[in-house]
Amino acid sequence: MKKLTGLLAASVLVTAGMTSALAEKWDMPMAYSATNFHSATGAEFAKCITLGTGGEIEVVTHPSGSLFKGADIKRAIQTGQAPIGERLLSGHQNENAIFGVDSIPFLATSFEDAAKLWKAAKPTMSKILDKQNLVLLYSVPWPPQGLYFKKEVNSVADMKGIKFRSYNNATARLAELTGMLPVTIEAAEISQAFATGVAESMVSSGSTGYDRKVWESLTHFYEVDAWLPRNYVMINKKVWSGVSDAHKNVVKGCASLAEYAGNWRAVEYTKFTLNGLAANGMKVGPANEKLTGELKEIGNTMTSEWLKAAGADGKAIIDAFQAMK
Ligand code: PCA
Repeated sequence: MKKLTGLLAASVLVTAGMTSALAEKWDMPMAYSATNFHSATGAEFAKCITLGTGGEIEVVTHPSGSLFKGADIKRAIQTGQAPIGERLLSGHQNENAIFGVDSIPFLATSFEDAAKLWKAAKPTMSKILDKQNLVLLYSVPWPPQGLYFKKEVNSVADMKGIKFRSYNNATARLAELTGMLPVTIEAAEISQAFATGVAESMVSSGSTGYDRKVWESLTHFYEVDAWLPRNYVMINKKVWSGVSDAHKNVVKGCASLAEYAGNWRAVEYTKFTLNGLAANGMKVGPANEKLTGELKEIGNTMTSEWLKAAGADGKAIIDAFQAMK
């Protein structure tokens, strides 16, 4: 009996030893604050994988750009410095115009249309990412984008000369076309940028304004619903090919759950955060007719610029999207 117990204990030890020898840790850099719904979704995705693989893959999220700054996350994963991570898709528009399909002003302005546009774009996007040594795991939209200012704005003329915080090529272009002065700043750093006057306005969601407490510096949010940009989670292709089929299934399952939960949160968070901005003293409401009309004109210009830059692949995505409407 004693011998048997001893044997059992030894085999448990061996098994435990084997498990820890096999266990992998995946650091997962993310660009946005831990309180943001994308980061909350990512944290649950990470837990889901750790749980589903019985601890053999432990995923640890690093929000707020704490491991890699937002702009460096994709490169870090491509080169294997980090195995997995999350980034704003349109942040790569300077590499390939296709990445900016979700930031074309007034093309897809609701959650429903953003989902259709994503469906139309996803196969091309996955292919581009694959060529860049990346596997697309899931993607979640931000709420509709509106304009933040520290004064009332009734027309494009009112925007002239304002220092504008941009987060991708499209937002910088929008600034140029409205006579504003673009300065690129990561979401994690905007509170400070607004407090010090480096920037005085931006286009973003109610969600980011709320997370970053922009009412401390800004006064107006115009619900322009210009577009809904997306975040996506990617994994290094080599890391992915080293994952067993069983664990791949766990990761894919967790990714579908995360995509579903993230979408749901994005919708819920929209109203909650707009109410939050108002409750903290900001004026929240639609832009007037004049401003809306002028912005739509700029949207037309940006749409033709994008189509030109994105070529046949870009046109095919837009055609597929229009066919779903
Ligand atoms: N928040 C992110 C991207 C879009 C959004 O709503 C940001 O402002 O950086």
